[in-house]
Amino acid sequence: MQGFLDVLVKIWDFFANNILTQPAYMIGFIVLLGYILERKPFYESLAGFLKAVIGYMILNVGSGGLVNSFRPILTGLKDRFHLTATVIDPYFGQNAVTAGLDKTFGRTFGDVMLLLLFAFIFNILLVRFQKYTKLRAVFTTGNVQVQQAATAFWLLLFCFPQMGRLEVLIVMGIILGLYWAVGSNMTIRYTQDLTDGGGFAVAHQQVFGIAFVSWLADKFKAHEVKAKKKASRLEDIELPGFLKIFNENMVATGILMLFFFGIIMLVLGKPYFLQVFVDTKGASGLAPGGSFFFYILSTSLSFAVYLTILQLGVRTFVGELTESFSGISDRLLPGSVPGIDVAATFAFGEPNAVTIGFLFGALGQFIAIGALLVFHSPTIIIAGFIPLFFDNAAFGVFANRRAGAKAAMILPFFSGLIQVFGAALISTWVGLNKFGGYLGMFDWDTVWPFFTVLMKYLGYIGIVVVALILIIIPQLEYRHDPKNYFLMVTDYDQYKENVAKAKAEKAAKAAK
Ligand code: ASC
Repeated sequence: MQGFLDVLVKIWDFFANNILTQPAYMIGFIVLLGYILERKPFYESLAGFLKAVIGYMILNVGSGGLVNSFRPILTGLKDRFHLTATVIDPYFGQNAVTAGLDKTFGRTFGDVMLLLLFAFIFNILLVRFQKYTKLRAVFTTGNVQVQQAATAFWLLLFCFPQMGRLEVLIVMGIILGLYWAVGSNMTIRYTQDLTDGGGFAVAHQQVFGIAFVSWLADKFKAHEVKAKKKASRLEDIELPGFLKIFNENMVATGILMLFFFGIIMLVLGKPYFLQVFVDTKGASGLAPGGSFFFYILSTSLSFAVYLTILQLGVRTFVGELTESFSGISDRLLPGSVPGIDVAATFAFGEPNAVTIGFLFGALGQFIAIGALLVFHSPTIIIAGFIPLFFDNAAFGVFANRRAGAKAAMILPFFSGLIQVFGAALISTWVGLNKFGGYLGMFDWDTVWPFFTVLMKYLGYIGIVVVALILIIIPQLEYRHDPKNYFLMVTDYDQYKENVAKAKAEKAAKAAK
């Protein structure tokens, strides 16, 4: 018996480490399975698998390159000014949980992986029973699921330190599984709009954020229309004279990042980067005798390079995923879409919206951090690159698509403020600030703190309230438009036609 269990544990470890938490293979196997279910010849299925894995690996080169190049520059501010600060970054957040779990609650990280499995299975079941649940999306982004499972585990223990091992897994398995299913489900309409029926949802750390920003952007647009103002999208703005060069995305990104990171790097100073070179044994930083100016230039321009790579990766795997997923949605999970990394949305819509969203988010975050310093907040936040970029760039893209350039500036700006204040409050309250990091992505600065308040103050009733809130959301979404709700994933063209017709009818009515 013991031997059998050991084998099971080994299989689970292998699956968890190599597939479940590695979206490249997760997506690859989804594509493979989809094609096999579609009865494609095996060699075509294999080709699809390879293209999906390679595409995702290209995306990882882009997003990893961005994170590895620009994270140290932002966290450098902490070392340079000797601040004791909490970095908002998913990996710092995960490390903080790992470091503190044993000391604070006497638990180990191994349970976090089990929690991930429970929640993932629950997500699939929720979609399988969509007749009742109205849920349509499966969350597949394993790398962020680990971070979320870790933080969720901490938040639950903070509310219920005495809760037994199995109870924690069951309660959080349900809540987290619901969050994944409900959150990514909420992004479907907006993502289908953005990608013109790309057939996927967002499964990341700002899914409530995307729905909220898109909803606000629609209000913003309606307001502009009423005031007879024209809400231009970034791509429609004709810049005069020399500013025309900003219409070219790589040039715009290059110039803006040179300006943005150039200033920060000058503040950090040349000696700092020489020291980084020594500390990292030459892996990064400025080599002795190198030119600081060209170092700044290359670093800043590499932003545009990695962004371009990232978009290429997305284009490589998204087509395969869309095509193969019909095998899964025909046979295993009817009416469903895969939820994937938010970076996938950066290859759609206007590329400059990515840069604009990022920069206005940064403006918001820096102002908020300034406020924390001025008001002697007990927790000082250091802007992490991942929340700064992946949240706010996505908000920029969605806001620009729905309501134009102004919304793509204003909404990420407010997101930046909220990220810092939200993270400062929650990380101080639950004690993660003491371990140097907090997950810090938009939903974890807003929705999850709210859930935590409910559970901390209402106790077990709070758990029920949180679950009910999550259960009700898709029901409301469904009621809003029952005719089109499933159609938008099963037959996008028909859905588009219906929407256009409804719009025309409304306009005709208004004209009368
Ligand atoms: C995250 C996280 C990453 C990035 C990546 C973006 O939240 O942990 O590694 O965003 O998923 O592509």
